[in-house]
Amino acid sequence: MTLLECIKGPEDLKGLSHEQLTRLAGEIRDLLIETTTRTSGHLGPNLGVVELTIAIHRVFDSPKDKIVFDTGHQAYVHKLLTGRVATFGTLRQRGGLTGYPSRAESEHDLVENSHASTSLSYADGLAKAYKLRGEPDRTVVAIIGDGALTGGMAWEALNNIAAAKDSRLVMIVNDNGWSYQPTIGGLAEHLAAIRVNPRYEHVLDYIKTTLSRTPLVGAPIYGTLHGIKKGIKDVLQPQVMFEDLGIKYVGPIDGHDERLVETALRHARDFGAPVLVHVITRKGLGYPEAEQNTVDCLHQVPAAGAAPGTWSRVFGDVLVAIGARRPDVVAITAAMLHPTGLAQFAAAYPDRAYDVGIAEQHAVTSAAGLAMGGLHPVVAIYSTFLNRAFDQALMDVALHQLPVTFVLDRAGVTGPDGASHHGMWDGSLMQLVPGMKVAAPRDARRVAELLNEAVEVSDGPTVVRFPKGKVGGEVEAVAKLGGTDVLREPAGGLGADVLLVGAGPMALVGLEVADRLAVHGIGVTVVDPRWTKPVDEALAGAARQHRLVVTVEDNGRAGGFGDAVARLLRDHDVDMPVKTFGLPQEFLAHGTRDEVLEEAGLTPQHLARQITEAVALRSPGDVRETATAATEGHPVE
Ligand SMILES: Cc1ncc(C[n+]2csc(CCOP(=O)(O)OP(=O)(O)O)c2C)c(N)n1
Repeated sequence: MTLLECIKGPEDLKGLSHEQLTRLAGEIRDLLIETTTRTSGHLGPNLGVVELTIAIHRVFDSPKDKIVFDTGHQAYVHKLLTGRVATFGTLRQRGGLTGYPSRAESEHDLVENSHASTSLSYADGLAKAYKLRGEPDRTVVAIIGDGALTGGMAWEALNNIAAAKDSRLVMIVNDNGWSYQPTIGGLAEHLAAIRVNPRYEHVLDYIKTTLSRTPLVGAPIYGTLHGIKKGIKDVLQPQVMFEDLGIKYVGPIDGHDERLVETALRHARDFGAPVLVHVITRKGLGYPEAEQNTVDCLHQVPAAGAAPGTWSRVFGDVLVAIGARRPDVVAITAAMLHPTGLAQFAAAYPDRAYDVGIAEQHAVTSAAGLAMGGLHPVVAIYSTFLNRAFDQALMDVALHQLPVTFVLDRAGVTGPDGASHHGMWDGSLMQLVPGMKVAAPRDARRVAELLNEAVEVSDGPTVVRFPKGKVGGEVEAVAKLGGTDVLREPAGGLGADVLLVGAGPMALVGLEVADRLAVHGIGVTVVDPRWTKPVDEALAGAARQHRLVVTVEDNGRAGGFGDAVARLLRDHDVDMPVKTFGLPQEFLAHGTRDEVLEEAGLTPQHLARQITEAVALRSPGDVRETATAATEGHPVE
């Protein structure tokens, strides 16, 4: 039995010797590598916080003390130290452990949102709540990376925390110099200056020896630390920055020296007011493939870059081509240069690509400024993170009718990252924005077509949304209906039982549905509107030639494309039943994309069955019998 297997909770850590802790750290690293290379996951970040997490759980008393991981992708070690060693092999698998903290999994887990830069705000609120409720013996601990610290929310929180003088709050900045990419921006340069400063190593040694001579009690000790810090103030700048905000600063500390981190955390804990502990770690430590990975220190396995054949890569290639023709086209990413496929564009046109850090709101309003300045910005962002910048898209871009193109990668079900990462909101949010045009390509050819059309729009914003993963085969239109592609007409031409309108790749699912229904004598016209907003008016005319309209989208059903189609028909007085298929308006658990789609009923088989039933409700005779057979357990295959 390994030492790690004996750790059932944080209390089991407290009696371990230094040698045992070193052994434990090694066992944790082995398990992280062995598991994530099999299941996928955030390997690099977790390898970097092994000693830090051990120290946190030895110093603080979770769950009485509250531990908030910013983003939460670096909480695997925390999972292992809080009773989840035996189940760790199920990481990110359907029904298994989630890739982020999960309140359903453990009383030690608190924040599971996985959108970055929120930890300090949660911590601020928690600390205020405990103060108000008269629970002064609780400490709130937030662990935030240097990447997450580039997000605006973190600074809004710091501004408030500084004023909450008697909050028992410890903020640990886990500074590894990386987010996905080396962290960029003024703050990052500030922090980087410490690492390259020739006196840095010396300072770490100095702090180490001084601290180890210091007795472990209370605020006076903090004063000693403070004195150390003051002594090096002129060389190392962050303390000046944080102290100017009114926040006590401790560091920089070598985050792989467990004893040293513990000592600093004990002082911070006992200080009784907000303290920021600056810990320097190495992302990927202990796994050469991660340490030597110059793209992102294996932030994730498998790597999140835009692999050949993926939607992201197709987009990246198309944008490079557009960039050659259109010198006014510029690109913006929020800390996701490689995963969004923008890396090629940045390599080809370095002056025209901006990585703004984890700062989606700023990215969008900065894009508005670029557009006002005469350029056409393409903001490449994961669909789920656009939520952050809704107001900026609405008021800063759309209200001004600015030509900004949003490229939303990972739109729809994403898979193993779970509820917070499914891109199932944008399709509805964007329907709300006046003047916004939304395109949903069904295949690679349509990515090129629609992105080119989008950057030609000069009087307002556009969106191009596509899912995660590999692009499927290409399907050409057999006819045109306004701007809509007709992909399949039933025998005898347009006019049949069902008009199936599939948004993006769901149009291809629609083709499979049509094949299944044809076997049972149900005629289906399958169309791809290409643009899901505004809804093509031609659909109203087409609807009149059918008995049922069906929409299918990889987005939440509420207020999505289907609802927009139903509204169009109402507005045109087309008295036609509309069935809208999409994702249930719920926080959908993790699993593979196929598993989640299956559960949501968005597979050809499920759709065919439900459509058969809907047709049967409205038809006498043969079809009704088919549907009855289907509902009685003879699925329509
Ligand atoms: C709002 C938001 N934008 C983008 C991301 C994607 N993302 C996940 S982790 C990460 C990098 C985080 O860097 P850092 O905080 O330094 O932590 P590290 O991985 O280096 O430990 C990014 C950009 C996110 N989770 N949330």
